[in-house]
Amino acid sequence: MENHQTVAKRNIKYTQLFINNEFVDSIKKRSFQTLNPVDCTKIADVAEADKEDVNVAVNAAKTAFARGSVWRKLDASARGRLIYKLADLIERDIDQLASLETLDNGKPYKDSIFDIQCAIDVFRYYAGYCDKIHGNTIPTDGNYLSLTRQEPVGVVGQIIPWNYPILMVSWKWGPALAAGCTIVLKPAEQTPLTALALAALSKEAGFPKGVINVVTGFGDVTGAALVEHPDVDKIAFTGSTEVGRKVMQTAAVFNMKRVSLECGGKSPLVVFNDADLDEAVEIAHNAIFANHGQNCCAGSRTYVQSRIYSEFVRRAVRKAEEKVLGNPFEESVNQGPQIDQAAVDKILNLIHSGVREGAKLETGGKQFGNAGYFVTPTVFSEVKDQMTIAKEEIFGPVQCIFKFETLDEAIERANDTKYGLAAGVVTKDINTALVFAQGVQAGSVWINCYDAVTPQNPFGGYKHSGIGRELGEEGIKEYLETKLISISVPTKH
Ligand code: TXE
Repeated sequence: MENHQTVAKRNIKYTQLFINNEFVDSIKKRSFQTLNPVDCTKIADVAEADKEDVNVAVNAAKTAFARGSVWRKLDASARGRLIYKLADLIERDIDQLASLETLDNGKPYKDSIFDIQCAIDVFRYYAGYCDKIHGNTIPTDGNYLSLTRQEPVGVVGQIIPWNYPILMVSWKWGPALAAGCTIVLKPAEQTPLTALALAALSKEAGFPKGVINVVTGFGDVTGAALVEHPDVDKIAFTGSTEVGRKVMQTAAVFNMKRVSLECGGKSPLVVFNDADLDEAVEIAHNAIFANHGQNCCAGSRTYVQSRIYSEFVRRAVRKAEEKVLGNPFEESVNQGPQIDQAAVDKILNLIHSGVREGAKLETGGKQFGNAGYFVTPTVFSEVKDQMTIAKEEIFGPVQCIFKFETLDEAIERANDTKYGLAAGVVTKDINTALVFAQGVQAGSVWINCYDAVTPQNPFGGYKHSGIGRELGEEGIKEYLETKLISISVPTKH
């Protein structure tokens, strides 16, 4: 597996801004470092875009979207073929891309491969959608024939986080391209490399210049410039609830951008007495520890019914202690580093608050190793709803296990959060599962499974977890405007 790491380092070809199908330096020739989270060493210097660079990129996207442009005149089916081609190229380069993803993000190499396969699926789903975006004919009062067209929103700014760098690109580009929009994407400053590699592939696939642009840089400069830009018609954002709120406010000030937001979560997973215990422990373990807990829909509140509580905790701890931490390029490793020191500090502070506030630290709770951003897999039992670890998104490998008695109580407590991204329930009783599924306030509810995220299904949040949906048919609607055309007719038959 070491050689994947070598491959990754050799494959850092793209570190500049991608505008109009060319890689260019930032106007002020500024750059920033992207670090390897395994040992905090520099991987590369990457161009840092400021307001002027964002202007150039938005202009490129605006020109590509102009009436009569190559992109606007392309048949919808041809748009689909370009997206299929991009998916094929990603598949061709999957090993290199996975190496780069693991190097920049720190997730195990096999997880990078899995993410990229999911990204390919998303692109193919939306490729097939391009020529199936229909309007309606409407039975209208009066002597009119009325029809609707579904038109692309225009220039979209897309801001993504670092936890699933390639997958997030596919969630953003897939529906936007299928709808016929043009794009300026800003990847997270911690993980800029794979978005740039995908940009190079988009050129090779044959997308006309200006359709896809990538600006790398920091949130408060590059990201903010995109949100403020009057020629950006829509912002699609994935990240923290705090920044999501800011994006929404700003979008209203400079024009009236459409906004879709996918923000934080504190998702409950509820395990009933009748569950198969090993299966439930496994589902709950993966729900929180996948991607080192850096998952917006992580099952970060595990509610377990009282009769099986002690045994569940015992097995959950054993499972957490089986995790192998280390270099994510090594095959045996299934937990790499967190993304950066700020993330580690946030996680450790929350763990300390858990201990202070009386939760029982069953295992973990420490930084791991002498270098890099590792946190030991942590399990808390006896967690109470009012504790900080029960309220705040930890975004790390920390399982919090609560005890409950009844179904009604489980629903009440599951909903006692400002978030509403996802929820899970494990039981053999279909009625219990369905009553829970109907009562819980969450955008996705998973019964006897967790993280069942696929290209066909809508994904998004209630409450402070966001606005709008990604993936599936609903995902594409976020990139469309409805235009009504009414035609006067002499009479109706
Ligand atoms: O997120 P930010 P951070 C949560 C999670 C995590 C916390 C902080 O709890 O611990 O957020 O992570 C860009 N205008 N999630 O600091 O800052 C930024 O450059 C425009 C949940 O990494 O929200 C990056 O590209 N853009 C989440 C993106 O927003 C701005 C995934 C996300 O960064 C900006 C990540 C601004 N003013 C974190 N400020 C999920 N839903 O999966 C920042 N950005």
